[in-house]
Amino acid sequence: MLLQRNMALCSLVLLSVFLFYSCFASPPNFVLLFADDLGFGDLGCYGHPTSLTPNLDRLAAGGLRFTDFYCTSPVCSPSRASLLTGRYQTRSGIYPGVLYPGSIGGLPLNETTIAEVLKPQGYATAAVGKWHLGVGLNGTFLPTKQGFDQYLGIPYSHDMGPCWNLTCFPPDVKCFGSCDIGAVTVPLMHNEVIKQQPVDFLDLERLYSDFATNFITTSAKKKQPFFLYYPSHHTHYPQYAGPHAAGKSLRGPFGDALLEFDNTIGNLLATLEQTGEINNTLIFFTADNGPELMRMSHGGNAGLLKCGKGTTYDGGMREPAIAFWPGTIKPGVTHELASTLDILPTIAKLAGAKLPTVLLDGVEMTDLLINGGTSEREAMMFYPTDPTEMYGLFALRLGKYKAHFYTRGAGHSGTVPDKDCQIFSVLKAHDPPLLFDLESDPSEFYPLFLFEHPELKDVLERIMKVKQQFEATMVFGESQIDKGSNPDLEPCCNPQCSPKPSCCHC
Ligand code: CSN
Ligand code: MG
Repeated sequence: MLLQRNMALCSLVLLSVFLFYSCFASPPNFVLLFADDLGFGDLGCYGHPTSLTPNLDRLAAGGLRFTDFYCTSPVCSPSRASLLTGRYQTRSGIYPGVLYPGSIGGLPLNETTIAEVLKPQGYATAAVGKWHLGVGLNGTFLPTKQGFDQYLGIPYSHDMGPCWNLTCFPPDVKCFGSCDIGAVTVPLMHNEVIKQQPVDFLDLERLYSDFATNFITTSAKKKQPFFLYYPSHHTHYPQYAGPHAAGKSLRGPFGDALLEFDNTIGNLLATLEQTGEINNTLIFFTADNGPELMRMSHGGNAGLLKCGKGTTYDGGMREPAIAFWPGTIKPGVTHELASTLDILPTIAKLAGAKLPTVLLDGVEMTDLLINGGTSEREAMMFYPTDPTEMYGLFALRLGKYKAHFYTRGAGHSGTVPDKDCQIFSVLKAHDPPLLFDLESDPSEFYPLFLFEHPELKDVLERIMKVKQQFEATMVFGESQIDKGSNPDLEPCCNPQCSPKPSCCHC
């Protein structure tokens, strides 16, 4: 009798603890770290022998490391559009190529970003780093117009301006990379205001780290759940690092740039620990596109994957990815297929937020993250840097198979020995498609032919069916990049000055 009463009491207590946590536990925070032009082989935890990435390695050791994670474009702006909207860039119109300082267009305001998904749930939102989804007239497309409460950063790539104030270490080492000398110097923006022009690149990482750690501390104090989006300008060219990382890696300016980013990740982790938020925060790390391979040893490295930036081979679009959430995500490695497209639906699910009422290309992956389950993603679509409705997909991955309908080299992958990657490898159509088994041949070296593998007939048929079904749902949005650019739209701290661009200096 007593025992029964005790048991009943005990269940009641357990039930109330459960109810307390399910009703009152604060929703998780999200920290989304996004590297630039980083290859599959660039991190210590992905096998690079001389990269120094102790904090990313720590995330990998204590989190879930992906082997088959894809972005949606081998260049920057389209890839970011997909990350923030959960939709292929063709829908939002972020093609062909990338946005420039004077671009008229940007990510359309009617697209819903992760920040906009989280705002109704009471999240504090901040973006720090390289935006590259448009500036536009009077800052129409800046992060503060896309759901972010706060922004500190450079609005596009740091080669999109005369980067004369960039120095490399040691001082007699030339900074590898060229810059657009005809544009305004790269500005540092705070929300919609230019804070510095030119930005002091050597001090930039310190500003980013302080801004991001303050944001975490302030949100934690207010007990407000937060979303921090940190798209770094590292490891885009030209490679350099400020005083804390310059010359500290074994890998030259690229390694130093990567180490500088990794240092900031260390600061973020320390702040999450100090504020007690570490166990209530999902940290997700990945990158926007494959490595730039046009300056020989001075760019990134795709590891055993073929080619890099600008191409639809795996080197252009398969990226390192790590999900870290102590106590919730079990450490390990997953071979499940996943994508930047899946981050928005995953975050929405974890925050209990509503999904945008548009066609999403992402699928939520909480079962994969939290329960070691499988991903619902069956296929990944590969669009070139300049997608058109006439050509459609350049490649499609279904399960372990990848079919290429078109292949082409790219200037951004121009200095690797593999000729297929070089710009001289002009567009080539493949009918039947070039087929690879990425599990046994991740380097896309050995195409499989039907006459040798008759069993692949079914696979090809399924691939063609998935392609056709997908393309039937694809409505290309109006190209934002074909709207062109206007030098008057380049951000200038002294808008009425002349002669431009040199007078935009404050
Ligand atoms: S990207 O790099 O912005 O990271 O994709 O800085 O494709 O012509 C790409 N491009 C400048 C760039 C130009 C970039 C291009
Ligand atoms: Mg990039």
